Amino acid sequence: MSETNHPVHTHHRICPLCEACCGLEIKVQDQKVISIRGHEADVLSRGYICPKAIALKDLHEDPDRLRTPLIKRNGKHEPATWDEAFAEIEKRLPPLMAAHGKHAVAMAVGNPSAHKIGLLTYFGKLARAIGSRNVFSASTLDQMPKQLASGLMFGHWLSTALPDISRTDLLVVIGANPLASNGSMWTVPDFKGKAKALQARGGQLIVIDPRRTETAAVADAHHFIRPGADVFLLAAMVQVLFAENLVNLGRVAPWVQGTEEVRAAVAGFTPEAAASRCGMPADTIRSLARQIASTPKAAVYARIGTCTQLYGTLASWLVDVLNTLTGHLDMEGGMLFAKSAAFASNTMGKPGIGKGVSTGRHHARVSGAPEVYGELPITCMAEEIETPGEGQVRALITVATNPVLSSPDGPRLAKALDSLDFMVSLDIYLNETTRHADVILPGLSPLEDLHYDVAFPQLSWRNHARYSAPVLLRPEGQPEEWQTLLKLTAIVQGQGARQDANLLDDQQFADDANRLFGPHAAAVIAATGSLRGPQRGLDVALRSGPYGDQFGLKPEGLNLKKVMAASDSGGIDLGELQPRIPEMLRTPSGKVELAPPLLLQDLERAAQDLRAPAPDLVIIGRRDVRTNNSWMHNLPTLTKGPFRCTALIHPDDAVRFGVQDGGMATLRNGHRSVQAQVQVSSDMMPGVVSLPHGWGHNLPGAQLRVAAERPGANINALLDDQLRDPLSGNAVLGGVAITMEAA
Ligand SMILES: Nc1nc2c(c(=O)[nH]1)N[C@H]1C(S)=C(S)[C@@H](COP(=O)(O)OP(=O)(O)OC[C@H]3O[C@@H](n4cnc5c(=O)[nH]c(N)nc54)[C@H](O)[C@@H]3O)O[C@H]1N2
Ligand SMILES: Nc1nc2c(c(=O)[nH]1)N[C@H]1C(S)=C(S)[C@@H](COP(=O)(O)OP(=O)(O)OC[C@H]3O[C@@H](n4cnc5c(=O)[nH]c(N)nc54)[C@H](O)[C@@H]3O)O[C@H]1N2
Ligand code: SF4
Ligand SMILES: [Mo]
Repeated sequence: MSETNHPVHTHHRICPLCEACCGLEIKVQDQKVISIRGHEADVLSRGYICPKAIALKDLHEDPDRLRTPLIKRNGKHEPATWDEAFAEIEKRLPPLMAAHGKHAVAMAVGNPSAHKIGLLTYFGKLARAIGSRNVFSASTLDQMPKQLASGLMFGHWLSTALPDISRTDLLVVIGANPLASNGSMWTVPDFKGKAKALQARGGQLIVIDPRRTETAAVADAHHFIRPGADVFLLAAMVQVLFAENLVNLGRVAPWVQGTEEVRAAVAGFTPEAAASRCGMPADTIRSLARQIASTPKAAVYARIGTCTQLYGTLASWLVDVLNTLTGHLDMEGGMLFAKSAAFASNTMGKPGIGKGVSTGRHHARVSGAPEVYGELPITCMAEEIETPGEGQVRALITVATNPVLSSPDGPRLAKALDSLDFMVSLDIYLNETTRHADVILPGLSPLEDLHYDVAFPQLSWRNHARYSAPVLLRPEGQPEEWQTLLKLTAIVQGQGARQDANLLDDQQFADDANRLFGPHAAAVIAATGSLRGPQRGLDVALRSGPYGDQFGLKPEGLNLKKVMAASDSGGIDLGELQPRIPEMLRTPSGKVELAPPLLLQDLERAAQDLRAPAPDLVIIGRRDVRTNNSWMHNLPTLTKGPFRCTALIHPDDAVRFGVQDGGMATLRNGHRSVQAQVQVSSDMMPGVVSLPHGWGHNLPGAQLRVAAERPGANINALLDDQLRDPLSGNAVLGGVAITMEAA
């Protein structure tokens, strides 16, 4: 393996690429990665990895990955020093804010920031300093419906009920394909192994999906459903529970309110009424409801397929209504809530009660869409840039996001970005989005960065605390990403680009400590010693968290030092999930809100749509284990093998539309069209075509040489940015009617 006799160092590192958060063992010699494998001792993932982990080496070594800032001059991106890049931003951004106000600056943040503590905990500081209402993120292309539904029911945006997979006897998976995605809003490495164990103990896995997916292939049963119809299926199942007297709240009964309101609201959604809308026989709907109700340990889990549709929030809500009414909420073998060691709002403040969540504290200027969790829908971004008037967006800061490929109507957005007065991107590539930026500030390679997951332990199948130190040295002079974000914060606050990031951090930390700890602030500051940046925030979060040492009051408790020391032995295991109701609730009533008025009202909209006929052909998305949204198509290890950006279509539909396996087809949605390679497959539901997202790497000005060789088609060039779930603002990415013909 090693070519020299220089020492080989072994590092343990959490994979930052997807929500499974697997523990890796990485061997390094002379600052070069020589092997990556699963860390057998990891308390969460026990050695499991997928092929993407290996690509961390490719990512680190990718010659296209940016290592120096770029400034655009005369339409060309030229290398610049960090000082020059910050000076350019200081020259252009503050005057623009002074002339046009804070709302003229928009911010957009993407998926990788959820996997980097520096980005996640410092982006908010920059956003607060700017104070613009125009904050957008990939959350409104993804899970916002689930967050809103969970927030309304349980009181906080990240209080998501999770299947207790190691003890359940029936797992129903709706609109998720964890065999490809490795799980989402549910950190569950080696889903397949856990599903097999479930089956081995006599349990069942059932999948509901318009495609017979990789997950469906290992399931005991699979049912096709018409895209976008989950709300009807779920409402009908809930109706069956009431009609057949199957409602049994179990141990959470004293803390649930709204059962009778739900009964009334779903009364019209009989299985017979829902059947054709769902493309499922009424008998199937009825027997699914009975099976869930009659299995003592059962769990229903739904993900992105049920979120990225017109009724995303309703569908997400009804999943947990179903879990609650069948007595599976907060039960061993049913749905449980994680108890995270740090950062979880449902472990802070007074147990059992809280402020709950609300939406609409402000609205988008053009569409009027309500704010949700501090954000506006990312599909409003193009029109906010294009539409003149008071508050028009004139500058944009992007952080780890590629909306030109990942958001509906990418071509419209690309055009809008060109009309901005100024754009800055914190990113690791010159890609389809950052090519529009005036200044690009490179982020670190994950292997150069420390790691602690802020969000995913709140969503994990097992409680734990794991930390990773940087594996490789950071290039001389390159700031960490939190430092870059603080520099930008200083610039917009008028403190200038020359401000020292560490000093700024000290000031901000002192402010935060005073706010959070009042009279104890000085002691907290002293206790964190010489720690800086995200490490300091993490130490405070761990020590004040539910397992923490409370700054010495509980000496056996956790702190950063202990979690760091456990890295090589696989992290600290905090045990299986346990029932947490009522302590974890943060609703104003102190109850599980089964019937939030906002949702009951929206159910009327679904009722109006119950009898809509099926369009001839609708499009949905797809994930492949060797891709990751839009940004890993430049890595040779992952791009090997068959071309993955194909339009999957049922053989009968191929005949109907005159397209052939391997041939090219034109897909149209009104004036929008793309061409894609056809792949005929009886795994598709008739009337549904599936095309993955994140492709279309043939746009001029990007520097992704490997990806450009097989660019693929951009499904988001076909989708309409005006289609949203009105409650959450989430984009509709599936179930959209299109036409298809041979190209
Ligand atoms: N049609 C359709 N569209 C979809 C989806 C779908 O299912 N169908 N899925 C949606 C979902 S779930 C999501 S989450 C979004 C994702 O949407 P985005 O978050 O906008 O897109 P990504 O493709 O994840 O792009 C990540 C960006 O971050 C950069 N990056 C990667 N690593 C780092 C890093 O360490 N530091 C910094 N600073 N930058 C980094 C990459 O170069 C890239 O520009 O896409 C959505 N779009
Ligand atoms: N390999 C890989 N892993 C990833 C990603 C990736 O790009 N590649 N992306 C990551 C991200 S950002 C996320 S958010 C997660 C998402 O993780 P998952 O939610 O598991 O996402 P998908 O694999 O797209 O599975 C969604 C399923 O929903 C189905 N579906 C589509 N429309 C409907 C519908 O209307 N109703 C129902 N019932 N089903 C429908 C699709 O056919 C698909 O099988 O994956 C993450 N993991
Ligand atoms: S499943 Fe793969 S990409 Fe996801 S965390 Fe594990 S190794 Fe990384
Ligand atoms: Mo996502």
